[in-house]
Amino acid sequence: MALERTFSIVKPDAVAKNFIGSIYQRFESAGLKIVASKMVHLSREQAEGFYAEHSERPFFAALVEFMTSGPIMVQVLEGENAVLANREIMGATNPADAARGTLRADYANSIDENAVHGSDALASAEREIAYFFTAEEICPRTR
Ligand code: RTP
Ligand code: MG
Repeated sequence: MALERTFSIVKPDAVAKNFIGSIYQRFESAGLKIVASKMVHLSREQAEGFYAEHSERPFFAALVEFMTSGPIMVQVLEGENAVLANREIMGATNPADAARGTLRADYANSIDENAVHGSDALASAEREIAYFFTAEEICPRTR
């Protein structure tokens, strides 16, 4: 087992539906600690930069439009195998395929508006954390 940090977003649809607390509860119940958190409303440039790896995909314009449609919560989660643990808590990208009890099964309506983001690997977690947080904004948890 390895102590990891992963990057997470509560997307605009879930913020609009007042699911921030419910989603944070799932992270905490699973043993993931929130070590940084803030609300932001992404600019187009910020959203395009964050999702640059998808810039050639047909859904890119809609994804950027959606991610700039309202405020989001961005957070850093820390815990044993946090990257994979958070992907399991989130469930499949398409809520229709998401396992019962996962965030996307419970809080997402569609593949486009799917409630949460979570880093897909340790390297992307490091890059995504640095995209949103300075070192000073991350608070190591000693207990
Ligand atoms: P995320 O990055 O948001 O955690 O989601 P993911 O890894 O499960 O999915 P990814 O392939 O990275 O896609 C990023 C986001 O783009 C939207 N998407 N739409 N219409 C489509 O076919 C489609 N495919 C992906 C989703 O909002 C997805 O979360
Ligand atoms: Mg992804």
